[in-house]
Amino acid sequence: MKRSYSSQTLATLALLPFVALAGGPASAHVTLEQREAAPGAAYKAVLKVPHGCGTSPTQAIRVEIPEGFINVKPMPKPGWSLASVKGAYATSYPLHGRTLTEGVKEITWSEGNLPDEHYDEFVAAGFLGKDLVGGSSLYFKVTQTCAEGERQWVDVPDGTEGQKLASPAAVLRIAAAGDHAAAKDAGGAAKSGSLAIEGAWARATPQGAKVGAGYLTVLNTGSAADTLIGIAAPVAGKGEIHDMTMTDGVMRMRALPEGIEIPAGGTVTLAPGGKHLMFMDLKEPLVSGASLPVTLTFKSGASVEVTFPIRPIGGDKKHGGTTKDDHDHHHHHH
Ligand SMILES: [Cu+2]
Repeated sequence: MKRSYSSQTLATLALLPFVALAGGPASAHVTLEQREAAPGAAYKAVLKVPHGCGTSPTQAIRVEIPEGFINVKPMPKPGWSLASVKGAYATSYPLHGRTLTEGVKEITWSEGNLPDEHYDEFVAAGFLGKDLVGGSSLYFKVTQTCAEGERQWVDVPDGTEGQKLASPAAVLRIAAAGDHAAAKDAGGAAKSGSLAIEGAWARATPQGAKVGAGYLTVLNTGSAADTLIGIAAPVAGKGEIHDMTMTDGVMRMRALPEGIEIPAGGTVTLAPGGKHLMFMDLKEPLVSGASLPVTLTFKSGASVEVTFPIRPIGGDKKHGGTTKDDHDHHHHHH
């Protein structure tokens, strides 16, 4: 039924273009009540619908569930029909001892009537994937269908600075895991030329540990590939770039002496269970809540200073992680 408005909508827009444009003040978009949440956290998406299409009452709200918002259950609304579409996720997500590979991808509340002068909320509850990168965003694209006309809240920023979006999708910012405050300061992100670092963090180490691990996402907005070849931190005697591989059923880590290539226009994420930075010969433990200055060097000659917030040992376990990530760094193969 959601498509049945389309032809009528087109006709309406042709005759009354101002209906689509006169959407009230520019700030009165469809937005999320809670605009920041941590990876692995339970999240209740409350979509706030402040007005109709122009003055026309809202009769249906359809939302596309972004990748990374998992195990989603829509909340029924009295007076509205509820339908959801399930589909495969782009990747699999561990959650409470299960592995989720599919779930709700789209929700439509329809056959309702929300006059322009009234306000309402549409709710879906779920979880955020534990590997979502701090500082990244999830976009909830919303189509608002009215008795006359339709509004599509689907615009997503393309990275241009100072960009103004006419009909922005509702946005959820991903905080650094387990640490709301850390997500709000500049820690964990840096820029140099066409290279940008996001979501950098290091795991706290137990007393006496000689090695620690760090994770981050590198974005290369340039037109040439570059390679992360070195890391250095004052607290570590040396730094290496590592990968995890499965050999004979055992997870092992190995050094990547060639470094990690960041393709032109590409993004590479180092995360628990995969590629990571290794801080070796630690002179002192990495303490949760402190921060770790790190220098990243690239083949192009670029060097980027990044401050890594230090998160608790097993800090993502409460978000459904496994202990595997932790013992990576207690069994060191060199
Ligand atoms: Cu390692």
